[in-house]
Amino acid sequence: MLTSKNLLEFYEDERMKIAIKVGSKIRAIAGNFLRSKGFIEIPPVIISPFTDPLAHELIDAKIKYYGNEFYLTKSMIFHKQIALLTFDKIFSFSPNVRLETEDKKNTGRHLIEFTQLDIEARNADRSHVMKIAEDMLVHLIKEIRKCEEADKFERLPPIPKKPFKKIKFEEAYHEYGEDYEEAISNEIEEPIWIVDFPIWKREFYDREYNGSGILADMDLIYPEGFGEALSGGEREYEYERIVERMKKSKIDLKIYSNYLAIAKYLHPSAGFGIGIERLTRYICGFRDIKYANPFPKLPGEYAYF
Ligand code: ASN
Repeated sequence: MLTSKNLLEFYEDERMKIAIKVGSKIRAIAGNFLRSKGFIEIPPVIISPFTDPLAHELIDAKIKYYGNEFYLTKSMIFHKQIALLTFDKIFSFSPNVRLETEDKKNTGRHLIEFTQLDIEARNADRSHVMKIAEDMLVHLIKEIRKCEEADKFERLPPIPKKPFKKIKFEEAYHEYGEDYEEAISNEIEEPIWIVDFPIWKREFYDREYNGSGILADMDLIYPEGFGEALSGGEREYEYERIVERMKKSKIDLKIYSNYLAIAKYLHPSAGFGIGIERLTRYICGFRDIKYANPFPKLPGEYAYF
């Protein structure tokens, strides 16, 4: 925990300085990469009447305003879909607030406030956005390896070979059990995709292959034990299917009434979100994510700032 006693130590730590400079470069390089592919940057959503329900235990973050409540954004998933009413391809550097439970405190990869580079493309399928993610990551790593901070990294991040390998969730779960993500991440030397998650594992917005209980979605896992890099997939965009999936997930439809009103007009799309602090941590090879944010907020702690 950062306190008034160890604060200065943190601010004088070389690793924080390096990680923040690298984070700044990552934002510039990734943003320009996406712009060069025709993506439009949209402003982030901080508060909204609805946000991503997320499929794991979390404390809700809400604020009251004139008798109503806003959720703090957990992810911009629905706003990405809505923005595609106007644009073909969008991205945002989206601040997410996820009040994780305190058991996640020492993972080295959870912050309760972080930034996700969230992208979405109209009429795209999963393979299309997986290719964008691979191209962007390889380009980023190549560029960052050349920067002046690189000789202060724990190690130079290797340039991954495209296309990245894929493994189905079912196989991963069967072979490694509940902690498949960590086990795989510890074992691999190249990033790897986990695809086709079952419905019970994910949120209602990832698209189900016709009634199969399996989703057209994916996670990317970093090597060297750095864990999950990104999540994404194809989306449910047809009103009836969205309502059906929400009901199956026992979601309160009332909270999503504004989204559902727009859901009648959504386009097919696919996209993903990649955590900027985790990416910075992986590229620098620093195990502790706190260096990637000058005001780190860890699960289960009341932050200093
Ligand atoms: N941003 C992710 C996506 O696009 C969703 C998430 O962060 N939960 O699928």
